[in-house]
Amino acid sequence: MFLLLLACSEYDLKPSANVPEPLGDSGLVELFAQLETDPTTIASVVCEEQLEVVMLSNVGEAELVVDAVSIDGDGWEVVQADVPLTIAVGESTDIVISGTDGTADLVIQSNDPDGELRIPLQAAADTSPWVELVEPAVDEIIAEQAAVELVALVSDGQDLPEQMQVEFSSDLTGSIGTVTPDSSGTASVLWAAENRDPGLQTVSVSVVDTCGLVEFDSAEVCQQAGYEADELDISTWSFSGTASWDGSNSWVELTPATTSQLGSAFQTATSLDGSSISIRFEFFIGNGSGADGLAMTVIDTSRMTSFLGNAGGCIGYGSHSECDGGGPGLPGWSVEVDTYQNGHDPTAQDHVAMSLDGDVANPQAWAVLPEMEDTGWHTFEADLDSGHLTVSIDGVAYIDQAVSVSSFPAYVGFTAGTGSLTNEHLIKSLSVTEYACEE
Ligand SMILES: [Ca+2]
Ligand SMILES: [Ca+2]
Repeated sequence: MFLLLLACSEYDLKPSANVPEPLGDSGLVELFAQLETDPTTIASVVCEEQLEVVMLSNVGEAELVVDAVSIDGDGWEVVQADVPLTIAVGESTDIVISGTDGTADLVIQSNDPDGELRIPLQAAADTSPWVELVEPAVDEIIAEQAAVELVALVSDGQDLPEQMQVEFSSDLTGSIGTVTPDSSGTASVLWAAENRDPGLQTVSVSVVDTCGLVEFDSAEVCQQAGYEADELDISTWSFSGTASWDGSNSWVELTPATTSQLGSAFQTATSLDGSSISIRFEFFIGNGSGADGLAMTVIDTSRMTSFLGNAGGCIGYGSHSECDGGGPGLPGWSVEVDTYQNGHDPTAQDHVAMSLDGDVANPQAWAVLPEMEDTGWHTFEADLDSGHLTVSIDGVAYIDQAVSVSSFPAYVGFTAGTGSLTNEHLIKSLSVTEYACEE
């Protein structure tokens, strides 16, 4: 203690910082230590355990002696404080405390005449973020070539959206992309068609906050399979006989309108399940004297030996003793648009017929057609799903019945033939969908 002389001795004050107190009649005043801390209050969000350094300073005029440092409350503890400790005038020292989750006071007892000093402490444990997968929807069927945007909404009790990371993934294809949400909490990525695999799968989204806490959401979806042939390089087609690609008109010419022609064109870039498939294309028949027709064939690639069946009334896919050649038909199933009566045909009229393995004389299904020659482009749609076949032309259903087709690996293609009579047979705008998903 330092004792100083005072000029007067009228003070009778409670001991307080920097206020000298006269010591009775002696005329001496006592100097006191004074404790200050930095910070004076602590409130923090805690990931696991938050360490906080508290600086104790002696701003008084006498040596400060800290006798005890303790916690009054929950969720905090003193990590480092070598009490009792002394702090010279004008000097400082650090102590360390840690918080997890709770409210308390840091209590410092010293020779500061003001008595114990309390620092309010608050630790709020971090909470998990929140995420909702908005797109795709649960049970959504994704079209084969569609542009797909995956969208999620996120939020967090502590972090701003843009402080977090969002990852989209599929259990079939793995990670789709990691993005930072915008300030509204929206996160999105584009899922390109070439990065998607067909079939049932779970699309998941995860969000991680700055404390590393993760939350998930997911939806089961199904990706259809198929292709738009117009979008594929024509070099991936297999042409046989008279068939060729007409680049100036962007169509496939199966035969010109000359006699005894035979051609086929198969799209061979993509193999699909031939028993669960939807096919759409446009055809033109005309500019000739009226034979023989064209056919769409879903060819069994495990049994095929060529892309051509027989000519004439077998329309390039079939097999029959009446046809030129007499060799095997194309394995798989075919639907013909027949514009000329042969002895093996089911009717004397122009007709549509579905047969297996090129067996043109024993169609599984058939129907009479209205005039199809020299009447422009026609839209053909065949749909085989769960053993049920529908065939429609220009929106009119001509076949709608059960057929017996088992699963097989398939290409889709076309054949056509002429004989003594002729027609130009043209195809364009092929679109094929495999039913990887139950519609
Ligand atoms: Ca959080
Ligand atoms: Ca015929």
